[in-house]
Amino acid sequence: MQQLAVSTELDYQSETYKDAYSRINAIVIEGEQEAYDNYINLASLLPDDKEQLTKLAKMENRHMKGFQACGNNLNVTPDMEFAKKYFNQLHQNFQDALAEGKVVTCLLIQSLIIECFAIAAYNIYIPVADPFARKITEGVVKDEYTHLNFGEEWLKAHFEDSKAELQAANKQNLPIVWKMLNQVEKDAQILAMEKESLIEDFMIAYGEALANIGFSTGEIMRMSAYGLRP
Ligand code: Y39
Ligand code: FE
Ligand code: FE
Ligand code: FE
Repeated sequence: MQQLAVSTELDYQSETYKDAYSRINAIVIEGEQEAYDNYINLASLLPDDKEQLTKLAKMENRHMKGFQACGNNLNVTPDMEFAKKYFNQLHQNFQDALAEGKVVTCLLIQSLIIECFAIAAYNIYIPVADPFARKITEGVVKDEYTHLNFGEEWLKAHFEDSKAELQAANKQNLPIVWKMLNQVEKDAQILAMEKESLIEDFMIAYGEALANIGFSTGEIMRMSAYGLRP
């Protein structure tokens, strides 16, 4: 709608577009790299699911290569230093949880929060992407639903034992996503991705995931209230 109208005016070769793309593209490449590492690490915590988690990790590696190609295609050099800093807090929280063997927290960070962030970002990007990147992103976003589904199924099967840890991990990590969104608001806008749409899509995907896992509507509302507000 609004987004499609804007996309017809986008100049993918303008310096303004390419400058914003150097950061957003880097975030996505770094995110995919970290997602690969996270699923490999999760496989060490969940030996029974090792085969599937290794498959998910390999998908993330393919995604990274796809998005590197998108940057190349526009002659953009991704600002990887910026992107590494961008993920620092979530990265550290995942590493801390991993060191303590807190598989529920690791799953919440990667398979719920980061996957929902990816799903929102990619769905909002597709209608305004250049034709090359659009094709790549359409393939990628399908995989991200598979990753989200892995987390949902595991947490649903262990719901009663996981509930308290999920609520604590949500409280710790959801506000970080809000900060991350605010940090890229201007760059996203230049790519014709509206922050309001990103938040809306994130909250829908995240709320649905929490419902599928077993949380009540009231619990979901309380959990969602952490962070994703100005
Ligand atoms: O599971 C995954 O593949 C996730 C790593 C990818 C996260 C991508 C994060 C995208 C944020 C982009 C922000 C654009 C406004
Ligand atoms: Fe991915
Ligand atoms: Fe993923
Ligand atoms: Fe706006």
